[in-house]
Amino acid sequence: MRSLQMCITDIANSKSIAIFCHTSPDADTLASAVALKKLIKQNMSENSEPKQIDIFVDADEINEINRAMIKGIEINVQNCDKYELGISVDCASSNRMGKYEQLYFDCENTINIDHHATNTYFAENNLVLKTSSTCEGLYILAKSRNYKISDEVCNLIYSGIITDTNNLTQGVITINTHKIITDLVARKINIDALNDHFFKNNTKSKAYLLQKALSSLRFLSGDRIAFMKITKQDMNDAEATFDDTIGIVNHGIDLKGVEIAILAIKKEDNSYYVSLRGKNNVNVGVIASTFGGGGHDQVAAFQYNGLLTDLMPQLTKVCKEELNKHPVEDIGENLFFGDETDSTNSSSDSMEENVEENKKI
Ligand SMILES: [Mn+2]
Repeated sequence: MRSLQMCITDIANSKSIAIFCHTSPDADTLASAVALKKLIKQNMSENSEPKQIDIFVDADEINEINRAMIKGIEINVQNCDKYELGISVDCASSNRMGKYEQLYFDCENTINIDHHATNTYFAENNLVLKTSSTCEGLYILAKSRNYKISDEVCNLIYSGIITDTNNLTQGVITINTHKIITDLVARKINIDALNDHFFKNNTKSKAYLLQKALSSLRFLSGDRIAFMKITKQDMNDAEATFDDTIGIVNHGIDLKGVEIAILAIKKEDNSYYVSLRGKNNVNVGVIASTFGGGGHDQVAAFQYNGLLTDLMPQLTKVCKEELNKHPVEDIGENLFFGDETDSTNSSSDSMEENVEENKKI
C-alpha cells in the first residue's frame, strides 16, 4: 500500500507535526487527533529526536462530553513557525478545518486521514478509508504496523467508533468494525463507563429541545419522510446550544416506515443547518450533495441560506427521487430465518482492503 507507507515515512521523518480536527468537532475527530498524537509519541519517537506534535481545532466551545477526551491536552497553541507535516483527521474537505485551513496548507507536507465517501483528496497524501469512523481507520493502520496501542488509545478508538455509528446502529459497519470492537473489549477498557458517558449523559436542555422538535414532527411522501424543525426561539426557550441538537434527527429515522429523516435547525435569519438520516439503502449523502453538503450514505447534512418555505418543495422533490430508486422492501417476515447451513468459514474482509488508493486531485 504505497500511500500508507508514504504517510508512515512522512510521519517518522517529521520533527514537527500539526494535527487538525474539523469545525463543530465531534467525538471521532477529537478522539482521532488525540489517539494519533499518542500513537506517534508511543511508537515513533524512540531512537529519534523528540517530535513537536500540536493539535488544532476551530471551536468556540467543545461540549463537556467531548471535552473529557482532551483533558490535560494542550490545543491551539502553535509551538512552531512552520510545521513539517500537517495531518487532518475526519475532514471530508479542507474547509472543514475552519480558521486553521491556512495553517494546514502552510505545512511543508500534508496528509488527510478520513472515512467520508465525499472526501475531496485535498492533501499530498490521502488515506481515505472505508471504515465506520476515522478512529477505526487509525486502529487498522496501527495494527497493520504492529504498533503498541495503549489502553488510553483504545478508549479513544472505541469512543470514535460508537459515537460515529450511533452505538453500532448506523453508517459503514463491517465485519472489521465488529472484530475491532471485540479486540477492544478484550483489552478491558472502560466499555460501560464510555457507553454511559456518550449515550446516557444528555443535558436537560437537550430534553427540552427534543420536546420542541418532536412537537414539529410532520410526515411526507406516504410517511416515508419524517420532518422536524428547531427555531431560534426553541433554542432560546430550552437554553440549548447547537450541540444539544445532535442526535435529535435520529428520533425521525427510528420510526417504522420512515426512510428519510430531516431536521432543519435555524441558525441565523434565513440560514439553516439541515441534518439528514436515511435507511433501507436510501442515500441521503446524495441528497445533501445536491444542496452543497455532504456526509455518508445514511448520515449527511447541508447548510441552506434562504427561507424554509423555499427549501422544502425542492428538498421534498429530491428526497422523492431518491426514494423512487428504492421500492419499499419488507424483510421483516424473514428477519430471523435463512440458510440453515453453517457459514462460519465464509467471507473474511482483509482489513487493509479498506484503504483506498491515494487519489490526489
Ligand atoms: Mn467521523
